[in-house]
Amino acid sequence: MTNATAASRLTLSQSWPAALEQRYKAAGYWRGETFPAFLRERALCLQHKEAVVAGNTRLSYADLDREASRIGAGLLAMGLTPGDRVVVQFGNVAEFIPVVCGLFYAGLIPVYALPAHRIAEVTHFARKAEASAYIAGRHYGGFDYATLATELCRAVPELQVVMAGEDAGHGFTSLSALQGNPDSLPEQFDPQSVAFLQLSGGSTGLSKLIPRTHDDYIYSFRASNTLCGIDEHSVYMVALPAAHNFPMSSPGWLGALHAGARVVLSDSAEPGTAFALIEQEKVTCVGLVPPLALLWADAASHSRYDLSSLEVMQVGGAKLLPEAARRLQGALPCTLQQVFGMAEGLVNYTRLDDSDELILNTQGRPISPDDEVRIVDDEGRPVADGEVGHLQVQGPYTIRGYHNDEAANARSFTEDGFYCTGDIVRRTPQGYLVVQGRANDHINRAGEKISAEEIEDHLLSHPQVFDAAVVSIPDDYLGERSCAFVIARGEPPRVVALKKWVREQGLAAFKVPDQIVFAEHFDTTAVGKISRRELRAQLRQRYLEQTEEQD
Ligand code: OOB
Repeated sequence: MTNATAASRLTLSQSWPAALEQRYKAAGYWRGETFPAFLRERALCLQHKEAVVAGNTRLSYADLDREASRIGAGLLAMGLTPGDRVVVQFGNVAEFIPVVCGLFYAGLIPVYALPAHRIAEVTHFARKAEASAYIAGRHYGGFDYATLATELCRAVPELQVVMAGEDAGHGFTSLSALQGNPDSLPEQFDPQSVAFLQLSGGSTGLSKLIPRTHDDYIYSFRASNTLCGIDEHSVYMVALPAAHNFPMSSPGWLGALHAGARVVLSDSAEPGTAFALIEQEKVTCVGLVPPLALLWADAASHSRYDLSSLEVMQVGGAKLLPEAARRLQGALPCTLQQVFGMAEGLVNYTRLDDSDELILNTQGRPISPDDEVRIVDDEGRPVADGEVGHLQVQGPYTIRGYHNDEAANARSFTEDGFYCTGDIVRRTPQGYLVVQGRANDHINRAGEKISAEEIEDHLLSHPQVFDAAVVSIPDDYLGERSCAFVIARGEPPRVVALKKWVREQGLAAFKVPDQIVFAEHFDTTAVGKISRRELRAQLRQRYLEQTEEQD
């Protein structure tokens, strides 16, 4: 019998204090359940019930269990050992869920890259996680991940590569060829060990890695199931990227599998594709970001598809304005649920039976009675109830520290272990949160988070760029778009050339600035040396004033 725990324990600084651990266990949040245990148990009880539908593939709970065992054992046979980190990068395709479950079965730790990530980001994840392997689907969204894998192996030579899809080639192992002895799979898992590493939105520089344990994560989606009405009759559709925390666990496809429900993966969130699937599979619940939800609402009014199975439409990832929420309610025949969450933990929901007043105007309240929410001023002092301030939180599914990143931990956690979310919120008398904005400089582009600093760094590496500042600009469709103010060194480069430069740094396309504005100089002289944050705020303000004057 092997044991998968030792290599994936949280470090002391990342684990919950003993008193909290006891409290969370006593309250029944942490039940000692693990991913392999619950998945195997569902397979045993539900057998031939459909678990996952993607394209032409339909996997029952028993199929999923069999595939996960084959993949997990195959990976161990390749020489990986429990506790090793494995970067996975898939679109919403049939292989994704069996691969992730296979990693769980083998005690290997998935690191979830999004399909949009490119070489610079994936290299960073592999290095930061000290990963041993990279598993991806060969083609998705017109991109060839085998080319990315080849480059990745040059940067991180110790990586082994497993490729799904026709003909792995390049000396990579093919996912379909993986074989191993199922008896080699570990039988015991520590419920408080790290189950996977999720990515942070990356508000300062590159994404950080977020260690989530079996106990904490399973609690978050088990409790979400109750709040989102998910049970064994539900059909949950994944329209956003399946590796993102929202469609994974709020309640997401993991919540759906835990409930014994059916998961439908849609490889496009575009209404034409998604509506056809809703009708065909009788989807009951879906999670969307605000711009997509509004697109769906418009399309629904003249759609020939039957959407009447839809019971709950969740909207989150970025702020849903009250007026937009009202439009959604009018257009779709289902309950609207606002979701305000973060990969680091805390998730807030409006409740399905809440009044319209709350559903339209707030981002919900925390999942757990033991989510301790604190709203503080710039000096860290609690603000009066109803006042706006910085949101800090600790609780049974909020991390205590990032993976392997002491500098970020010093910045993002208080001395008493609360996570500083970077969100500016106010709390209503009923305990609901209303998001007012962000304290730090990131752009929330339709739910995709972009760090101003990361993009400025890439712009500065261009030989014709002297200085650059990236800011968010309100956008009717995306919520926010990115605008880069650039001071050229000599002759300014062409806007298209500069955008191409950023793309060629190997970054996700959503990080390429939507707009580039050249400036003669940044007005820093009047105030002396000013911080980049002040500079960004000043540039943004001036830009908004100028565009207002023109309107
Ligand atoms: C979700 O997770 P992340 O990690 O991509 O981003 C978290 C950040 C939050 O700190 C907040 O700034 C923003 O995204 N956010 C919202 C929001 N939901 C997330 N801002 C305003 N209104 C909302 N409803 O985005 C995420 C994770 C789990 C569930 C849902 C979203």
